[in-house]
Amino acid sequence: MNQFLTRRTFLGASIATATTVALAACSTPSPNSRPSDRILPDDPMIAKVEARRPATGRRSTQQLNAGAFATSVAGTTLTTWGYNGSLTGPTIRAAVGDRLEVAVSNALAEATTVHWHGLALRNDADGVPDLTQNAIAPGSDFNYKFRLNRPGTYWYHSHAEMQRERALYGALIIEDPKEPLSYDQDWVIVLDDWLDGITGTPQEALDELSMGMNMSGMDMTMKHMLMGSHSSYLGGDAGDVTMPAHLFNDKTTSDAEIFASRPGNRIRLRIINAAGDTAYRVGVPGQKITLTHADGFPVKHQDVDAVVLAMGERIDAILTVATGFTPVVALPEGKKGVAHGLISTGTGTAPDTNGLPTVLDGKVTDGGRLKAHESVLLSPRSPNRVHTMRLTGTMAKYDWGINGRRFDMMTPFAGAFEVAVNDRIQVKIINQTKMWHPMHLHGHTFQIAGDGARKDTVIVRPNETVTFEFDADNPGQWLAHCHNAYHAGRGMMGVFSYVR
Ligand SMILES: [Cu+2]
Repeated sequence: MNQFLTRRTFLGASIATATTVALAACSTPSPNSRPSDRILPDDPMIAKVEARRPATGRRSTQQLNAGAFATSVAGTTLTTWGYNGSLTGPTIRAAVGDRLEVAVSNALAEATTVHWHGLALRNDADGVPDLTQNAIAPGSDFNYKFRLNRPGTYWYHSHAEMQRERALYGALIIEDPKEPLSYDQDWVIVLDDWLDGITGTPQEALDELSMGMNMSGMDMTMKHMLMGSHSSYLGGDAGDVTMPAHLFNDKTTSDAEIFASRPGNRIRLRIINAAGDTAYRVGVPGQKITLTHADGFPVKHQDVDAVVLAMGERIDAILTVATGFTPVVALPEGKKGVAHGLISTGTGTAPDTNGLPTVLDGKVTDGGRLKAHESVLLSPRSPNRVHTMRLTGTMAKYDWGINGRRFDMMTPFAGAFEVAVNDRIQVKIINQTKMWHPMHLHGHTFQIAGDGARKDTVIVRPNETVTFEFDADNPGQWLAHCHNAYHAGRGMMGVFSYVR
């Protein structure tokens, strides 16, 4: 536990660094924070809840070195930031009840953290800079240690600045020793949109978007702002940022990954959308896939032609392998381009990439429209606390926020959504903007109203209201935010704050 991350550090306006913490301890408490009431990451209750999680007694270890490295994306040689010198970081596989121990070394020029997306884990390992830990300074190390609570398809990524928009992410697969699903192989598929080192950096793109459309009347070229992308599935504009490349396990279509299999094998596709500004529509032309899990939790199975994944979402699906080459296609929703991977049974010839479909239609759904498997339904109970999150902001001002407020880490609890241990919380997300937003809650897996899927990230379309519920069983301070990296970067974030 970081010595600076104590109740005291939450007293003042600034908790960013050790230096400011020292100052903060002398400053006047903000009227918005009531530190004595909040259950902070160093609270003894966090360890008590951790001790109740399943425990196999096994440790699973991983080293992650965050640093700059040279690589090639879509034929361009570039330098980006990633873990262990590669695009997608190592896939971490462990089992429910294992204690995951990840040693992070920061060789970047800026501070970093690692967030374990989708996990109901101990709050002090959640990896949100200044909220659950002090960010890991350049040249420093940090050890994340926590028990794995549930099986499923998860991922990890940096939660500092725009770092996730480079290559600071990887897959985290938690195996179920009593896995009820039968399959022969599993294939982890990580999708990402990419601009870093091709058209600029993610920060430059955010800076350009942050100027809003006020600049459009001036004689200035907008390099990154995407105009006119449209998805009727997402209810309007599909995205904000021009992405020169789309990656399927780090590869573009000219160099697609080939997954070796056998005719008749059942492959569990574990699809993860790691993108910053792009939803993907994933399907296998001419074949149905059976959706089995959304965000790691089982759903009532559905056979579909394609599934849409927002940024941050995961979908597991079963595909029965045909003889020859089978393309698994990921179309950037409402944007130009295609990414794909190939399943090969060792015969036939790979399809011409020019022949890949530009449209996937038929029966199409997304995780937010699936129903929970009965084994993971929340127990029937009326909510005793209701929170409303209005999503606010415009493309013109690029002032994305929640309830009209752009999140400011200097006052993390301003506008916080307070919850108490053992509450049943209902959250109504009302999208008052003209953009769709994939809203993500840390540390919990909510249930969409009406026996919907258990999820941690859900698509909220323009003018739509999405209602979900969750049990407040994981004390601490938990971020909730849009998983569009550019919207989050501008402040569409808030805190679900456990209070006594
Ligand atoms: Cu958003």
